[in-house]
Amino acid sequence: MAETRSPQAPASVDDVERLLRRQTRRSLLVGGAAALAGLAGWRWLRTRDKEGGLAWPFRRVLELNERLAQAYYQESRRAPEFPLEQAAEPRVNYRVGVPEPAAVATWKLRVEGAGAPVELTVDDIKALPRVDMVTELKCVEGWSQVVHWTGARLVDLIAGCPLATPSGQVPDLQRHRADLYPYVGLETPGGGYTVGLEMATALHPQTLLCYAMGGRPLTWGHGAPLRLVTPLKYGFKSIKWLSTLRFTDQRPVDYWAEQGYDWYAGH
Ligand SMILES: Nc1nc2c(c(=O)[nH]1)N[C@H]1C(S)=C(S)[C@@H](COP(=O)(O)O)O[C@H]1N2
Ligand SMILES: [Mo]
Repeated sequence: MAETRSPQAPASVDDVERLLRRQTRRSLLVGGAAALAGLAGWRWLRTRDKEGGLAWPFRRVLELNERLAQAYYQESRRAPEFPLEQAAEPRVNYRVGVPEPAAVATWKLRVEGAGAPVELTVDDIKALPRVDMVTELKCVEGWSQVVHWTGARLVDLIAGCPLATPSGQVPDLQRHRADLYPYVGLETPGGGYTVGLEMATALHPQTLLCYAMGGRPLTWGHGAPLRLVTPLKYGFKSIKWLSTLRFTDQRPVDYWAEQGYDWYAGH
């Protein structure tokens, strides 16, 4: 499949390179549309309730960045993948916002957006197509580790989720991506740790909701029961103990961006 660019994106690849200061890595694209298949058995508790006053337009000041991000995190750009033999367990790097292990028993993933929230279990996530990925976890603090991750693509959750659209309709990712909230906010309980993603990254096939690492169930230190992993961005975006996922038109708060790191955190 050829590399494609969103028709609205005004930025050349060079602009994106310069502005986001990241190396281009192109790799062959394998079956992009397959990501959207296989949702059988996935049921959402639909609701007719809508939150009022859902403003759609992006805030102007963010518009350029958003377009660049759309161009930059498009599906055809892949983070490099590695042979399984190179994978190892990374260090446990902080546990900001992570509750004590006993809380695992009562964990649910709360999903918020256009209608009444729903709560999902790990089994709901495991019912989505299982994906294995061997990618580099890069921390802004200067270390990196190749890690074998297993989980579900976030895009597969989004594809079946009416909460992801301001209209409250099940998203049509092939023909009507405009009817999606522009951001996803991810949080540990009470917002102790927060991550914001623009929708292009949320839809990217290498953005996973992970429940296993190194072929074994995720440990508490690495974010069990469920964590996000996005190898397109620095490790701080890969939130551990993810318990709330919010579709929103407001750019979400991000713990490390609040400390002064780039909100997009591409590398
Ligand atoms: N909830 C939560 N998620 C988090 C962190 C954290 O402190 N709390 N640290 C982040 C950082 S800085 C990195 S580099 C990765 C490290 O993942 P690991 O601890 O599984 O190696 O997790 C990220 N996710
Ligand atoms: Mo990190």
